[in-house]
Amino acid sequence: MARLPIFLALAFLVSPHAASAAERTVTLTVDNMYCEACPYMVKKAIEHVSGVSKVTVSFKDKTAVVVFDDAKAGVKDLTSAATNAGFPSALKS
Ligand SMILES: [Cu+2]
Repeated sequence: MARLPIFLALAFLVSPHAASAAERTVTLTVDNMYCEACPYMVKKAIEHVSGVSKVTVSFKDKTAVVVFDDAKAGVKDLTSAATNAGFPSALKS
């Protein structure tokens, strides 16, 4: 068990390269954003998903552009996070 922190430290050091290989950007539609504070809550909810590196929410367009590691998270994880926070979300087609 004592070796685990070392392993995690090494994994962290190499992860920027590993993550970029599987990095993916998607645009989600986000419903129920009625005021300027809502995009902030959507951003926080999606940022909590493991593997997410960047979230840009547009109040005007009702969308969230999410950059994430697709080895760690799927689109469903992103839409579920927003939906569970009260903002029904789906992959924009
Ligand atoms: Cu609001």
